[in-house]
Parts: sequence; C-alpha cells; structure tokens
Amino acid sequence: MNFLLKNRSVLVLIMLFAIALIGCERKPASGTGGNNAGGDGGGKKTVAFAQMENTGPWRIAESESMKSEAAKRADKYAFVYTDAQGTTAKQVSDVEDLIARKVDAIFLAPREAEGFSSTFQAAKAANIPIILIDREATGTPGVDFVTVIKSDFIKEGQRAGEWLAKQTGGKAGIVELKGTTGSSVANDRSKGFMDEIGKNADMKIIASQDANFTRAEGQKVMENIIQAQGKAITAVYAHNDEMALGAIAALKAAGMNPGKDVMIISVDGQKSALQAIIAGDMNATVECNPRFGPIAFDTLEKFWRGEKLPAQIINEDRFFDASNAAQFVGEAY
Ligand code: GZL
Repeated sequence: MNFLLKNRSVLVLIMLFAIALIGCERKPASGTGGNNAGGDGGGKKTVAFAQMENTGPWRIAESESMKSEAAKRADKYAFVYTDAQGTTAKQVSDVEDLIARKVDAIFLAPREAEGFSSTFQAAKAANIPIILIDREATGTPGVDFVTVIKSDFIKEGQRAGEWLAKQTGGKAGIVELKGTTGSSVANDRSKGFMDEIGKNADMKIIASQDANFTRAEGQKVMENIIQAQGKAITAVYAHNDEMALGAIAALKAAGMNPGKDVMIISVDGQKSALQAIIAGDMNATVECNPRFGPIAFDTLEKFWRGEKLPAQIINEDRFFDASNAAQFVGEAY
C-alpha cells in the first residue's frame, strides 16, 4: 500500500509539472517580429530613438534624419523619440522607460561609452534589439546590442593630423579642443590625431581641453588658452565644427588671424563650417555624416529578416577644404 501511495504522489507531481510546462508559453524574440505590445499596438511595430541631446547642427541633423526616415516608413512603424538633454543618467533612464513600454526596437546614440551595461541586460531579457548609432558603448556586438553604425573616428583624427602636418611642414603649436569626456568619439578623434602628429617632433600640443562639443564652450576655453599661450598658438584641432567656430570667434576677438596665422582643422562638415572655409576663417574639416535615418532603418529590417550583420557598420567620410567647400556647401546641414 505504501508503495502505491508513494508512487501515486510522484505521479501527481509529474502530472503537475507537465501541466506547468504546457502552461508557460515561450514568447518569440521580438527581434523576429515578436509580440511585444510595442507602444501603439494596432499591428505596427514601435521603434524608438533614444537621443542624447538635440543641440548644435550635427545633433539636430541626426535627429531630423531619424524622424524623417521613420515618417517615410510610418505604414510599418510607430516612432518614439526621447531626448536626454545632454545627461547620460537621463539617457539611461530614457532607455529603461522604453524597455518598460515594451517597444519593439531601440536606436541608441550613447552619450558616453560607459553606463549602459545594465540597460543592455534589461533589453536582452525583454527581447528588445538595440542598435547603436553615432557612438560606441562598452559591450559586445551581437550580444549586448545588434551592431553599431558610426564613422571611423580614429581615421577622422588621423586625417586631421595628416593634413595639419602637411600644411605646417611638420611644425606647429597646437591647441586641441576635445569633445565630451568619456565619449568614444572624443577618445578616438584624439587618439587618431596624436598617432599622426606624433610622427613629427616639432608638432607640439601646447593645450588640450574638453569643450563638450559646443560653440560657447569652445569660445570660452579658447579665450583662456589664448591668455596663456598667445602667439605660440599656430594651429587649432577641434573635435567638431561648433567648437572650431567658437575658437575662431575667440581668436578674432584677440586680434589673431584664424585661417591664416592660425590653421583651423575640425570634424563634421556642417554648413557654417564650409561657409567659414569659403570666407578664409577656417582651413578644413573632416566629414562626419549625421544622416543615419536610412541606414539605421535598413539595418533594423535586415536584423528582423534574420540577416547576419557585422559588428560595426562604418559610414564613409569626405574631406572639405578651400578646394571643394563651395561645391558642397549647398547640401550641407
Ligand atoms: C559623432 C558625434 C559627434 C559630432 C559632434 O558621431 O557623436 O557629436 O561630431 C556631436 O558634432 O556633438
């Protein structure tokens, strides 16, 4: 009798376990067009873009490109846009909110390289694919995020350094205006530039300071450096055009001659920089294309079709100087 009793309870346990197994439905990965509620429902997938801020021509052009591409594909996607107003902490919480809303996919332009690992874990647990655009974040492509679409910032820095070495015959007192501390773009644009100018013993960095990619800070930082260094400054390398334009204003206010006595080399290729090159106040800028919309959505659709994607997708960058600025200023942002 005991044997039966014991066996019967084991039997009941096995039956309960079997029922439990059938009951818990496996949610298909949303990456394959799954069943996340995704914001608007109504059959459309919801795609989000977590932007770091919306200040300056480059950033505004990037946001505009994503929004207009989403509008072109509005038959398939509802679009959610968040703006972290320039703070990494808010960008992290913006992404966490999007995960809680169960959107179907997130484009993220990470303000800093660090700070997103737990967000990546949460997105993975919720089967929500994240595609990085514009900058990198610490993590493994194909595991923490699908891929990253960006420019080659090291190459941009190298091209700037190479050009400056040629223009100055390998002899310069250089001021470096750096982008946001902790961002992959600032780290790499500095590294690429230093690699190149390091080949010339007489190319000296006489000052290097963070001006956070903004024109106002570029001008303020440059004013202080001019006070300290004066005529020793023969070149400025700015990690973006906004800071370069701020530096130009500071140099002019100090009675110095940007574009002539002080070589100005930058990155981005925004309209006002090409106009400054045409006016002779600036010498050159390495393009960094902000118009991610088409390639971002195409990449997401490839992911959803199950196509294999590379760890990085690199945009091609042109180079603008006095020889071609007038040719391209019309199409610039
Ligand atoms: C580059 C981007 C940089 C731009 C700056 O991909 O992250 O941030 O070069 C912008 O103009 O602030």
